[in-house]
Amino acid sequence: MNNWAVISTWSMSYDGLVKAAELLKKDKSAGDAVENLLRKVESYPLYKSVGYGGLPNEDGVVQMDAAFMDGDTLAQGSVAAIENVKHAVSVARRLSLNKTNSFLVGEGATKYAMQNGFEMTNMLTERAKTIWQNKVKQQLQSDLHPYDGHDTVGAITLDRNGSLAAATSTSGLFMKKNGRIGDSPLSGSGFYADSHIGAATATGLGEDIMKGCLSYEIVRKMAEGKSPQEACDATVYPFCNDLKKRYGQVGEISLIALNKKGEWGVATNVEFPFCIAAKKQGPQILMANPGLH
Ligand code: SD4
Repeated sequence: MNNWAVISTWSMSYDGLVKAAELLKKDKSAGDAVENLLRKVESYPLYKSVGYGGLPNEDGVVQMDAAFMDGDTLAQGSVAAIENVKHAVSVARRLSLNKTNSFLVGEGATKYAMQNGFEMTNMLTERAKTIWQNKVKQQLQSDLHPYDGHDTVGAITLDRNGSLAAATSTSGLFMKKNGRIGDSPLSGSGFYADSHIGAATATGLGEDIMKGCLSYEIVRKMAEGKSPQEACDATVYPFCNDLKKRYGQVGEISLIALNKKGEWGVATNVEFPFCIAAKKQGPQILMANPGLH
């Protein structure tokens, strides 16, 4: 039997990771495990950046981005700026089964979820609404720091059959423009998975992550023979340095990676807690720091 493993972003994903580990232990598929992990995070109302309770855009509307990728078939599904859907990741997974129409945005994505029986609910909690109202009152929109309330849950699972899956889910940047879409639903930027090689997912400032297609870049480096840690280091740090030179600044960027052997890697330019569990490693939250891990 192959190794199984799961890695996920931020400590908010810990409970979901424990659940995913249980499923993988019981021979469930990488796809089922990763979807379950994300659904758990999406359900928790106190996480301000994912799913129910996520902070809204500048119009006070919660718009979510999510993606799912099956590393065996390379099938992928995404939704962006979707509203009133309890589990955006499940819609993304369902779309990944489509030959066409696998990436839906805005009204079209919401309509698809409604018509296909996904649970619909008002995602704006009273708490998130109050935070938004206070922010509007302070009239801080113009100099709002883009890191004020955002974190994506991204996760990668490897099952005992050697299949990899990756998924992401986020409400994106607090006070973002209506219709703004980040890296999380974008193949190659926010996520990528190939069961023959490995997978990666990203969290941080989407506008900057997209400039480097960082998830795909990490998977390509693993394909060249690098370990997940070497691939993360060789991708994230040169990119951040280069972007700083060319663009003058670089936002928060953190990437996680897992290869087909169950080895993992992480690289970040901020303090970044992430979660890991594997056949020989109990579930735990680890802290990554900027620089070489
Ligand atoms: C975005 N990458 O929408 C997401 C937000 C995030 O940590 O991951 N923040 O740009």
